[in-house]
Amino acid sequence: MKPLQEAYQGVVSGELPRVERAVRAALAEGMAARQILDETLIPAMSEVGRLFEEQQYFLPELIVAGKAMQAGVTLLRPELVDAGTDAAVGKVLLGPVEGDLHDIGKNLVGMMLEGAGFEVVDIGVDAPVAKFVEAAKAGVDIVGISALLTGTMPAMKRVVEAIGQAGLRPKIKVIVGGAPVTQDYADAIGADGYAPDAASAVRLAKRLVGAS
Ligand code: B1M
Repeated sequence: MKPLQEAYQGVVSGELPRVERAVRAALAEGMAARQILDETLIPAMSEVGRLFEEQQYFLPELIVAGKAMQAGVTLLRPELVDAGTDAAVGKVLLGPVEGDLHDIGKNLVGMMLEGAGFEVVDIGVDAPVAKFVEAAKAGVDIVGISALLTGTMPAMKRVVEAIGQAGLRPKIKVIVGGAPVTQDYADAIGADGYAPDAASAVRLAKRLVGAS
């Protein structure tokens, strides 16, 4: 099997060492990190989600697939964050909202932002509203909030409101993303922008800090 197929199968079957081997082999063959990500790891994760939805997979499969995917992404990190610039374009605070443990997409957004020259402050997963506000007060240009569960999306609104109540807006911009989030939802909660994927998040962040 070719490295990309191996990596795909490795994520779908939750085989972390297989994913690492395949990603290393793909990089050694000169494949770009973005290609490995976009053509293999992300589609593999979508397949895992589909299998979970169809109840062919359960939580244990989701956990091992997530770990295998994260291991692959970690190997791609050096290429994704290779900004090639010293001065930060801006500072972005990133975190999934309270109740949400999904961090693979947030990590990818963070890596791509770093790759575009942003400084990224990562506040981990399951971040309470107050943690966003405190971290934002320390001085950032953008607060990036992610949610992967429809049930955690309302917490995004609470973060947007709390940042406003703390007097940090409009100076600090708020962007939102994550699989169930839409532009309409972003507009409804008063966010400054929405991005459907990591590359769009970088374009949006650059536009908001006036760097594009
Ligand atoms: Co969970 N999970 N999960 N899960 N999981 C989903 C999200 C789900 C859609 C699966 C399904 O049913 N098909 C479903 C949610 C249903 C819903 O609410 N509508 C679900 C569920 C139900 C659950 C649990 C409730 C399961 C349970 O316990 N019974 C549980 C909840 C835990 C919690 O958070 N409290 C749970 C747990 C988990 C694991 C921990 C096991 C694991 C996460 C591991 C980890 O992240 N470290 C996991 C996984 C892996 C998934 C799926 C399969 C994959 C998510 C992923 O990593 N995708 C997911 C199914 C799916 O998404 N198809 C699913 C790859 C990643 C690159 O994409 O995160 O969308 P994504 O990020 C993209 C964009 O969305 C965007 O850019 C990224 C890169 O392109 N983006 C942003 C993301 N954040 C952004 C922020 C931005 C801008 C863009 O600006 C700030």
